[in-house]
Amino acid sequence: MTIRIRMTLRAALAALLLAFATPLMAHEGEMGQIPEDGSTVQDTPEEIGIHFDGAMRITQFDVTGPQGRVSLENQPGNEPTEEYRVRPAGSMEPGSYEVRWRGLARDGHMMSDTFRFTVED
Ligand SMILES: [Cu+2]
Repeated sequence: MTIRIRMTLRAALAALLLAFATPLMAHEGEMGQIPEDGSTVQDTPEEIGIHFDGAMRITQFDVTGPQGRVSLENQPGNEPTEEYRVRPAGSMEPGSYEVRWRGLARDGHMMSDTFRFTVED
């Protein structure tokens, strides 16, 4: 009896996971961040960016920190890309930074997310 319940529960969980996973597969997803979300870097990162498992047309990419908006170099246009990378224009003060981006997936869905990293003292 116990085993049967456990198996049913497992099947229900698998179905639930699948239900959540399906909409994500419909459009491009986030594969990773540079620097990685939640990470701490020792100095100004050379690059800040994000990569996707398919082409994404980035429409907004803002980095804010203790000094407000971070100015960025080589900010790409909004051509669809799997790798969106920018360089901070100057050195970044120690502290916590947030990257906020928006993008348009190939299926027409607007996507947005944020990630954070810390520049160490
Ligand atoms: Cu979609």
